[in-house]
Amino acid sequence: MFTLESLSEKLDRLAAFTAPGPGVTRLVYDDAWCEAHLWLQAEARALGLAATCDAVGNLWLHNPELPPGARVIALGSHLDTVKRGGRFDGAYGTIAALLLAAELRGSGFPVAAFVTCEEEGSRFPMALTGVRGLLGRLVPSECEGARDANGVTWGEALAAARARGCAAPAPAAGAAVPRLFDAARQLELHIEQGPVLESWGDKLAVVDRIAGYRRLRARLTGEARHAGTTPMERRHDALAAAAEIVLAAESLGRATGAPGVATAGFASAEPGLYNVVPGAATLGLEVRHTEAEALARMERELGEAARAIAQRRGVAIELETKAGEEPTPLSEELAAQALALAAGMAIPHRRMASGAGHDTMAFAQAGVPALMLFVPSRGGISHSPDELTKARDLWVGAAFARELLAAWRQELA
Ligand code: HGY
Ligand code: MN
Ligand code: MN
Repeated sequence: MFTLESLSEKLDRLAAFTAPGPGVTRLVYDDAWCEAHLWLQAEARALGLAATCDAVGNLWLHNPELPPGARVIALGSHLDTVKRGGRFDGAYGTIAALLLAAELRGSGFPVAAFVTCEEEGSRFPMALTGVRGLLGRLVPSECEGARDANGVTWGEALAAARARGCAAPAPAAGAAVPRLFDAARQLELHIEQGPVLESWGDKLAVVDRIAGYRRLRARLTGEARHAGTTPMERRHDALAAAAEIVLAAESLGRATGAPGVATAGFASAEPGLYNVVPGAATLGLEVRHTEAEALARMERELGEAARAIAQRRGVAIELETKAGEEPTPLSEELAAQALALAAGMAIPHRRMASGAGHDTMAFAQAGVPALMLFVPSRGGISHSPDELTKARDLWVGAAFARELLAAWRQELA
């Protein structure tokens, strides 16, 4: 049986696989990611599991007797992190799945742990590529040309990871990643990454829906001019226009109210000198909501506000939606069952939506009965080196997942 100690110890080990700097930085196919991937493979084998890679570097950690294509209970999360992220986002669900799959290996109940190669979109301009591969819905040859901030292509980075034993051979050009197993049900354990559980004193959340999002890139083109001689009233300052759009996004989020949120994640200006009025600026904008209609309205209103600001300032604007996911309901039946079990176990719990995106949304969108469980995040902090969940809280979530799997096993027997 796996213990609080083994869960904590393996989380500590996984957190050590990071690029230098604050927090944890493990970007898909980079050195830290490959070393973590190889370590997970070795850990799984030491626990009597097979570790099988697919063509984009997803991992299945499973009973070696499970034949390819078997229907499994898929349990897992993602291996990659944001830049300077925390020790638990993705890692918690990954390690809990490894230990639960190992514990159930000889039980006859086909629990298989999955570890998706990429969920965050933190290296290449696309997210959830791992789980789409796992579900046979990703065509690698269509991702080849995507470039990271250093100009490295997705194809080059994947080939390097493959050479280290972290991905299976590529499928034929135009072919989708071959699916290794068929998920009959899916469960993801994850830290909440927000303040709800802690503020209510709850120890577990049963997640019934996951917010959707739209990520927009705004390119503003004004006039680069001498900062000392150009009168204020004659400027078309691209960065000033971008700054006003940032505040418009914040106002939209506040006006929409929870669960709507809006963020400007990054801004850059050119040429980026003290003595030049910025002629160009680039903005990364994101809106999220749990309701499709409200999300579409937020995207529309943000676009309208940005265009009006640009026009008033005599700045050209190109606005492009770079990525998006629809708000996704999870399995009502599995949620009701989990809530009843939590009540029966007298675990302080609540039902809630997730403001964060997760691999689970892709399973649910593919028609797999899917569920998420959250444990509290201290101060609601995540995507930060300060991300923390107490070992005891991590354990409550994993022990509950074990009981939920036992209930599924009885139900499906
Ligand atoms: O951005 C998200 O919601 C997730 O952490 N990828
Ligand atoms: Mn994340
Ligand atoms: Mn995550």
